[in-house]
Amino acid sequence: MRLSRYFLPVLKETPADAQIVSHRLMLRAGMIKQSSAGIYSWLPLGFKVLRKIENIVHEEQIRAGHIPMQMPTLQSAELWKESGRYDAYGEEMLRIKDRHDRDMLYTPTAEELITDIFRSNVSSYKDLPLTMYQIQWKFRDEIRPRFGVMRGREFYMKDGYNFDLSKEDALHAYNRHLVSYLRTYERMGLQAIPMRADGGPIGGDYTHEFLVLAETGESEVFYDSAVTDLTFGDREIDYDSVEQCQGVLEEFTTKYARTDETHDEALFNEVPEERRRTARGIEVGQIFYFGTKYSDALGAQVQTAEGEKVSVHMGSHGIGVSRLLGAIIEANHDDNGIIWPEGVTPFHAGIVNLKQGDEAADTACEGLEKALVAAGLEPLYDDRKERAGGKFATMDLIGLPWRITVGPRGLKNGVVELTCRRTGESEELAPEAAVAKLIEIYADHRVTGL
Ligand code: P5A
Repeated sequence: MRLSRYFLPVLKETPADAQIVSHRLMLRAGMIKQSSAGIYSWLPLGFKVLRKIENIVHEEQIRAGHIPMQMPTLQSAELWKESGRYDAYGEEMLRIKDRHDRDMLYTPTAEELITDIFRSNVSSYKDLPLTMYQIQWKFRDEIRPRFGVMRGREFYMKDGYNFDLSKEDALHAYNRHLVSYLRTYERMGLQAIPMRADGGPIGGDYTHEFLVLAETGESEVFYDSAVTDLTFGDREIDYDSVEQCQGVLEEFTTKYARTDETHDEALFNEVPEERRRTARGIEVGQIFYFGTKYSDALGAQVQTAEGEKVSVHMGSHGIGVSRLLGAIIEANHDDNGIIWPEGVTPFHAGIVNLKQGDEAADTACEGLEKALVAAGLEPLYDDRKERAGGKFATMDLIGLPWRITVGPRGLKNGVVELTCRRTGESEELAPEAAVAKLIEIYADHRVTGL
């Protein structure tokens, strides 16, 4: 992509009304524009990162054996009246009337809708287990939408739902989700710690929230610092294996880690004092097992092998896809701007032409652009007639992890400069060597974008 043809409305001034760094940087980098309180347009750069995150979520869900689908954003109130949640959900639910005066609502979550799909189509234990998910816009009329995409009213969520014959099977689905979420967040360059939480309006006895530690997080958390040493890494896992999934769950959830809703001071005090931490965190996901709460209410039953009719055991699992942009920026930035992890960066590398119009520099930049595209990478070539300082500032602000700087002086010696955004370190090397290095760096970070 050529920057001269792209739409990147960067702001010079720091927006006065944005309280936290991720919100400020998303506005300054031209990623989002507020359309009304807690509702945003996703400008091209923001949209690109959103899609990258979404695609990682899809890849990891499919790897775990879950089936993608899509449900509507507008629902009839009927099913919610049946489950009893229409009145219970309160003011966070955006209620709408259609022209026939029918009660509709904008989906805040979809347990009822998916359970209705299930009960209409599945009647035998032979069709279980089943886990389906969608990535879809949600609306919650939050009392205090704030911090940009972090607490929006309209937000993008991955929501998945499992249907199982027994509690034991449903707990395997729960564990499987926990494992797949660990992988998902790590691919985005994040450490998200599973913490014992509270079921809230979704319900359920078993529930974990995934928290990214950050001073600006809205949740207060208490944990044993040993949990921050745990990483999932690139280990292979068989998602069908009950033992393997259970093993990972135990590894990641046995040490003390709880949100304030479930915090237990006496238990916390059993953690060695030097390892006790109180901090703040951003909730980027939550998993639930709620048994037969919805299947009982909506009559979602299957026939067992013995011919008996039983309610199915269910759970639901959510990832805050749009919130993740804010969380990733909170965890990856410096004074000059964003520093994208390679897995989610909107463009793989920036190309900065120090002397636009110089034949050698223009030709070298175009050659680099072509070579990177041919290798399946997406460069952003700053081909504007601007000062070098301004070009560097834009690249730093939008946070591409790698920058290739091309100028007539270096080219005389056959070299360009490759700079790492995170460390600030640069090295001079031949253009072909810079391309080869980027191909190598991104070998483990192939996610399709837009
Ligand atoms: C699980 C999926 C549920 O709704 N039902 C279907 C369950 N869970 S949840 O915890 O309430 O939400 C899942 C994740 O969505 C993100 N989230 C938000 N993101 C931005 N703005 C909001 N207002 C907002 N509310 C929830 C969180 O990451 C949460 O973990």
